[in-house]
Amino acid sequence: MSLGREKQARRAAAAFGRLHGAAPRGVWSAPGRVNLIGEHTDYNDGFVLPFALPNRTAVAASPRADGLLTVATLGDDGGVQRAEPVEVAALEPGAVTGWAAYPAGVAWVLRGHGVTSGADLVIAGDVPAGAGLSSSHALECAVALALLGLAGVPEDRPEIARWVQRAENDFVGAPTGLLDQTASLLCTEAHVLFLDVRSGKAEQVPFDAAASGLEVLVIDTRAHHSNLDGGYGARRAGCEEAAALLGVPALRDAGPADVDRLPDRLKPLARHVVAENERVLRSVDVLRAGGMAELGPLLTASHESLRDDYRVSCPELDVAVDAALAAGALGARMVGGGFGGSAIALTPVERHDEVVRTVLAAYARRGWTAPRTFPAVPSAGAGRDDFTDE
Ligand code: GAF
Repeated sequence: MSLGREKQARRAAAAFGRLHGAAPRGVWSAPGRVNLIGEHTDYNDGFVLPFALPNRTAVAASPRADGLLTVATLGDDGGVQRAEPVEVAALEPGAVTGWAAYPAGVAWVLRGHGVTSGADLVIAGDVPAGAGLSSSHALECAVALALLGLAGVPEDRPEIARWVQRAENDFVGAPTGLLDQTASLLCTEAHVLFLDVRSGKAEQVPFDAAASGLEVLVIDTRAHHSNLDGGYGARRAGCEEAAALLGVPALRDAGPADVDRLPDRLKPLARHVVAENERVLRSVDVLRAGGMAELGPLLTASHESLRDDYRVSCPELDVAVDAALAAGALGARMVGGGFGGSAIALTPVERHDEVVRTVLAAYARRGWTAPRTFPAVPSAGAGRDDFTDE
C-alpha cells in the first residue's frame, strides 16, 4: 500500500476510534482521477482514457444494528463534521443535501440491491474538492465498497460503477456519465484505462511518462468546478438532441459528415464529441506503439475543442494551458467537466520548474489565487485498506 493511501486509511480509522470508541470493522478507499483524454464523451457512449491519482478518500466503517447511517468527515485541521444521522429505510432523493448526499445516495441505491442495514462511516482523504479531480466519486466509490464489504456482498465493479452513477444522477442530482466512478474502481497502478463506455470493454494500457523524461503535471486552478451548476446538463441535453436529430442512439455513432447535417447551434457540440473520440483512439495507438511525446498535440487539440466548440473552459483554465505550453509543455488541456477545476500539462521533467513558475506568474499578473500544481502518476484503484499496527 502506498504511503499516502496508508496515511488516509489510518487517519480515517483513528478518527473512527475517537468518535465511536472502537476500531472500525474495516477501511476502504478510492482514488480521484485525471482523464488523460476523452472529455465529455462518456455520456455519448464514447471512449475515455483516465488514470487514478495517488490522492484518495478513505472510509472507516462498521455496521449498526439500528438501521441508521451516520457519517462524519475529518477535515485537514483535524476537526470533524458530522452529518445528521438518517435511517437507511427512509432514504429518498431530496432527503439529504450537501456533502452528506453523496454517501447517503450510495446507501439509497445499495438498499435496492439487498444492503439494508445501517452503518457508521468516518471519512478522511486528500482528493482536492471542487478541483475537477473527481473527489465526489472517490467518496461515493469508497462508501459503496465499504457498505458492500460490511454486508459481505461480492464485488462486481462495472455494476458498482453503474450503481454509483445512479446515486449521483438520481439522488445527488448531477447528470454525470460513467467516466469517474469507473476510473476510481477499475484503474490500476502504472496504467491508463482505455474504456469503451458503450460496450463496457476496459483495457489497461501501460503508461510510464517518466521513462520518456516526461510527467503529467496537474494544475488545480482553484476556480471552483461543479457538475450541478447547469452548464454540464445543458451540454449533455444538447448532445442527446443532436443524436436524436441524426437518428442515432448516441453521438458515438456520428461521423464528421453528420455534424454538417445538424442545426448550427448543435454543430460545435457534435464536432467536439466526434473529434474527441477520434483523439482517444489515436492516443491509445500512440501509447501502444510506445510513444509518449506524440500525445502532446492531441491533448492541446482536445483543449482547443473543449474551449471553442464545447465551450466548457474558463479563463483560469485557458491561462494555465497557454502558460504551460509557452514554458515548454508538449501539450496541455483542461480535465473533467470544466467551468473551473484542473488542467494537465505533459511536461518534460527538466521544464517542470519553468512551467510551474510561468503558470504562477500568469496568475499573479491577473491577481488570481495561486493554483496548486503537482505531478501525477497512475496509481491504484479502489479497494480495501488492510494495514497492520506494528
Ligand atoms: C465530469 C463527469 F462526472 C464525467 O461523467 C464526465 O462527463 C466528465 O465530467 C467530462 O468528461 O467529470
